[in-house]
Amino acid sequence: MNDTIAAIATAYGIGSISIIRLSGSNSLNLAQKITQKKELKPRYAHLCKLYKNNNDFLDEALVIYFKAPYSFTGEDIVEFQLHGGFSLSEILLDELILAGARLANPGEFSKRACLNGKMDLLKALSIQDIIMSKSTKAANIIAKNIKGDLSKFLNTIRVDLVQTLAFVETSIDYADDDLPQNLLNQIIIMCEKNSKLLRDIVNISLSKKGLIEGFKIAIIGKPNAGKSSLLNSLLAHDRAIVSSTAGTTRDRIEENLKIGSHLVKIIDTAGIRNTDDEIEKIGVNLSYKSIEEADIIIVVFDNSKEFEQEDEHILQVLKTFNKKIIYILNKSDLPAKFQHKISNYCIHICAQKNTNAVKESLNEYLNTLDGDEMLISNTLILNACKNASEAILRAKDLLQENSLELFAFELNLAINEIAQFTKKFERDEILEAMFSNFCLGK
Ligand SMILES: Nc1nc2c(ncn2[C@@H]2O[C@H](COP(=O)(O)OP(=O)(O)OP(=O)(O)O)[C@@H](O)[C@H]2O)c(=O)[nH]1
Ligand SMILES: [Mg+2]
Repeated sequence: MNDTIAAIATAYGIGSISIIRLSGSNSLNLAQKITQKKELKPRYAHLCKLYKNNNDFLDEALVIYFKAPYSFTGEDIVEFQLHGGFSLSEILLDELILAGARLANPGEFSKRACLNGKMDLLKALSIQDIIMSKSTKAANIIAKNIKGDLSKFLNTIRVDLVQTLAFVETSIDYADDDLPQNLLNQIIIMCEKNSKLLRDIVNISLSKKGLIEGFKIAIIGKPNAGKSSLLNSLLAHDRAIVSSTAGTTRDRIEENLKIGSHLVKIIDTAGIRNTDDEIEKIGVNLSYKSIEEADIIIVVFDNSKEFEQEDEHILQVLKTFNKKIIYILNKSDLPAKFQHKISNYCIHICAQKNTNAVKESLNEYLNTLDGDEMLISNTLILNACKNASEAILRAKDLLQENSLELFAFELNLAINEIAQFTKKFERDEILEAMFSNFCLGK
């Protein structure tokens, strides 16, 4: 029997109500004690007075009892909807703990829901992700996973793999000859199709992970090009120090910025150059790291100066990354000396006056990344799909070499990777598939 856990379910802060949840076999008992009511009818909103253990009145609240197994966790749950604010919910939580409940660990309600078969791990992780999502777009995408789209997608692949495994294992156990060529071809096609489906969803999810986590945009360039001026203009306030001294920005400066419907993180960096200054060196290394981490790079050049070695170096560094780059020629209010063609499309700005063109270009690009397709937001699920895709490909190669046992081993690996987030993979399932599909032992 599980002990009874309690937690504040709503965010800490000022609000009209806050919700406290109890889950476990002692929930009803504790709720009856706190409400001093003999009976709480399941699934009814009871307007109750709440009392402390010393009988002092605490608050008036809506109390709802969900009788097991018809609750989020599958256990008895009681929800208290009391008045909001910083203090009341803390007091009620203390009273519940004093009466015998235990403070829940992070995620413990969802864990119990999974263990009691109320939802699969995939849904539990998606719920966690939707709570953490930083934009409406992200929330819309993850909502589909909660609805079950991702579960359906993975289950379809799982069925294919289990049936193929059953078939091959039957052949290993019962057939004297090699697999007939036409069946071999069918299995190879199945492997290629499912491996590709998994690989594609991993790649697209990685390329669009900024939609879920918020895109990172790094402003890069040589010292004095006007990077901090551009940051300040985009943010519409003076966040970074701007000065005519090259090497002013040492640390990287991160700020949130709304571009259209996207909440992005914009990062101003130290100007990239060779330097003997120890602190500046650390800053320059951080700039390289920012390039690595960012989804989009804004590279700023100084239009009032000739193209020089430092600019060339930055272009070479950027070439080693496969990232979206927005090229900026700043200080276009000054006489132009920069004669080098750095890209087919370059935005000319005066960072001190108007940087709308940069915002528009970012917005245009970010909008191309929008879409309604299914994405995987969780790293654990992404890794499992990647591993499964690779195992299926290895299995296919082994099948072509006629190594049926090793093929079965790799396919088992793939199924187990997927099964972590769907239904548990049991040996019985293979037997079921063997007998239902291949009519053995007639
Ligand atoms: N005329 C003109 N001056 C600019 C423009 N943008 C920036 N500046 C000036 O250029 C100098 C350097 O600007 P910053 O924004 O500090 O340059 P930075 O790239 O951040 O420099 P570091 O932090 O040293 O790498 C300052 O004196 C700015 O006022 C511009 O569009 N036109
Ligand atoms: Mg700067």
